[in-house]
Amino acid sequence: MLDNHFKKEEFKKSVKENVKMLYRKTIEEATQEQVFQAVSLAVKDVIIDNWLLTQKQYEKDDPKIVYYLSMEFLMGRALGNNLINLCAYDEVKEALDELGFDLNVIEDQEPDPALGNGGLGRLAACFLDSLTTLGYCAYGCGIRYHYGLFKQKIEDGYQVEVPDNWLKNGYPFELRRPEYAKEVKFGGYVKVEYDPATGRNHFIQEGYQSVLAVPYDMPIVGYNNNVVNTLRIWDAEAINDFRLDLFDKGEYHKAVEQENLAKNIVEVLYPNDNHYAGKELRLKQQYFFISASIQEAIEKFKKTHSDLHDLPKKVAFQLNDTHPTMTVAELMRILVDEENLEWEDAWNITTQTCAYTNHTIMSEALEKWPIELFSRLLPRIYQIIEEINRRFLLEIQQKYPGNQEKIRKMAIIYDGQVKMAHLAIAGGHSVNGVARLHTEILKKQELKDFYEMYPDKFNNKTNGITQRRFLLHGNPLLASWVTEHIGAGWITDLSQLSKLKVYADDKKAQQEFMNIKYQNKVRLAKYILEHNGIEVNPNSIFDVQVKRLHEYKRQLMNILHVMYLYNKIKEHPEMPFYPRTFIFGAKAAAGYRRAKQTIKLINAVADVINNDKSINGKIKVVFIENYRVSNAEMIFAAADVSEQISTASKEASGTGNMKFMLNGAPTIGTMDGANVEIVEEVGAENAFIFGLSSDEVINYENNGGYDPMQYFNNDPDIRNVLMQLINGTYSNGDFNMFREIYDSLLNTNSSDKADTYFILADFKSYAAAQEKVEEAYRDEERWAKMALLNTACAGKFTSDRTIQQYVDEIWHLDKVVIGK
Ligand code: GPW
Repeated sequence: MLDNHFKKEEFKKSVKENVKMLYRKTIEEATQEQVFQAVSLAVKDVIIDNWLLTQKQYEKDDPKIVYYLSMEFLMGRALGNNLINLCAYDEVKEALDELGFDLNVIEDQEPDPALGNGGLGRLAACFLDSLTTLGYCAYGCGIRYHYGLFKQKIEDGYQVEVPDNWLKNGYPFELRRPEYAKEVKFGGYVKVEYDPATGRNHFIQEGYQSVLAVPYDMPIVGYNNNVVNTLRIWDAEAINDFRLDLFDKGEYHKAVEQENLAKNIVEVLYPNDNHYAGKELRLKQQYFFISASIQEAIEKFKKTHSDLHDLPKKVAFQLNDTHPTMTVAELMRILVDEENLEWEDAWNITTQTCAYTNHTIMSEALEKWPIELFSRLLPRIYQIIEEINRRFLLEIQQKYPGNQEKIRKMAIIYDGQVKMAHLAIAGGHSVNGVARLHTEILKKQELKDFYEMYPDKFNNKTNGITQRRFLLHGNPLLASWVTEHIGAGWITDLSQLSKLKVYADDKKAQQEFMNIKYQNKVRLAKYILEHNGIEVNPNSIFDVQVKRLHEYKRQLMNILHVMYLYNKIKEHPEMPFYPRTFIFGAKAAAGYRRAKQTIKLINAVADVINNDKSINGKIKVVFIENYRVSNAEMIFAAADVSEQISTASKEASGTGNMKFMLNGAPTIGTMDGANVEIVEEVGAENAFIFGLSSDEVINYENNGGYDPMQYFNNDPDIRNVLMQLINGTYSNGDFNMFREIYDSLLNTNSSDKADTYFILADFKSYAAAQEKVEEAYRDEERWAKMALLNTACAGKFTSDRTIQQYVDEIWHLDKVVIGK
């Protein structure tokens, strides 16, 4: 049925018609941006037919629904991805050619909807793609931030944040659905009324402010299956713009306050990754989208079901980290206060419906809200959490009589704070980590007490990525090559990549594989020249670290190693050295000083090294500005080496590591997160592993005994590099510019711990692993084989596999087929 819509001539006609209707222009007069809008509307038209069909099928089959609740959905551009999943990419490219436009240029007109920070938000986006491609009924629920993650500019080597006004020209793939608007209440107080008829107390929130949550729907297109699911993001509007009733009573002030509340609440995405800032507005955002989403889910359920006890059979709520944990209390509120269920019944329903995914063990990411703030903003929700806590403490006491220690460590409310992770664990039936090692650390360390109490709740779901975006769309040359060799089955069954293993020693296949890598490097080199003005050599090794900037991810160790290599080349100009291009891309949270200093250091080192003619271009350093989903696709395709060098135990999983692997880039990394499973799949001989193990790191953390100064004193290479941070080598003689970084490693004059992320401990083994990389790369056959095997062994890391495991072990969804 799709083919009709993409009859080329009809499609061209529809694009021209849209240009006329939208802009009163002929296609010849239209700008590229206007053509993007017109093409997107033509594509949306096709999608909407399938969206309606899918809806009809869901009404007929009544499948169980998963609501994936997430503060972040890092979707990336939709146009190209939708065309890929509609299997219409080539036809549309041809149609546009004939109209005199280049699809790539048209795609570049689309803003990246950046409603997420990094891995957590991108994972949510990959999950929606997989859920839909596998034919499961799913809603993504989130927030329609008016400003997504800031755009990054580099000025004088420093990061500058620029607002991301992604809705400026109107976003063609969204649909406003005012008929599903919901009221969300904040503040006020709770009135208790005794009802003699039922013998129950009723809890009524009064004196509150409210906002109207208005949903915008975005279609999620499944691959070649006509299924279209929905990402529902909530916008806030004042409940009535002009409250004459309040005005008359002299409550004009309150009407204005409600309007401001609505304006502020969805204004901007908090730019923190793996870090909790404890801001009141953030708590409002959380309750805002959760209340609206849960109200909607219950309303929808009630349209076709009469007994709320059946909710767990038909609905699953998955909490993407603790940010949506309000779900537990909001669902209890609706069941108890509005639906008049008994507490015990409501609790059984809630715990059977909710499930929680943990994405980090970093303590600074743990959400703990002061009870003063919480109870003021959400008085009824707070009461409900108090009652949940009271009963939970009784359960702990029953299991561990007299054990105050357990209460102290496990209580949901303690020390004047509401601990969201504890609420999420108590309020659900499943707690999962995102890679095997991470889940083991949760069980043995961070959540040990909870694991002891509820061993059956704990399970692992190793992350995955969608091959539709990160190979089929992002790397068309390699995608075609793979299809020529093993057929197109990999697009929906990535395990089939293992059929490529027979080509690992095939000279011709190796050459073709490396030739494609070369062409992708030329494409990236062109981008770098256009955006950075730096010329890079596509014959050099492209060594890439792209991810959010965070101390635990150790971009600092990478750049210190570059400084070390540069010193070696200067000292021994004659020594053999294979040319390397070190590529970085990273945004730092706006308030994260140390991270911003590291960006400045990378750019300062780049400045010196790139302009030193004496080293004959052996090293180039490139910091790619504004790393985001759209340029990521190009970067993964062009990478030779994947830098995954977090301090062991700190990176819960990583997902960039999988994108590099899929595109044929071997990993240099620590035994952390999903790296462990990557090495297991590809074999240790096809990766470059170094550094402390997670057990060693955890042992130092628990028992002390790490002294970075020893490395400084005993290793002249390390000492030289560190001294260059404070002797002006990379700062035009300014001794202070990188002093804080130096101090962070050695703690010469502060009481902070030094080198918290074990950079000096791992430095030399990192350098040795990098030498092994060079040695392997020099052997063309060996490298080609390694690169090819990385692609061939990447099958496990599809988000299709991850989602199937969530379905089998947590959600138990029914598959739906459209157009039977
Ligand atoms: F702190 N992750 C992220 F756990 O991107 F909430 N942002 C976050 O705020 C958090 C986690 C949070 C990442 C992890 O750092 C990464 O290791 C993991 O692959 C990714 O979430 C998806 O699970």
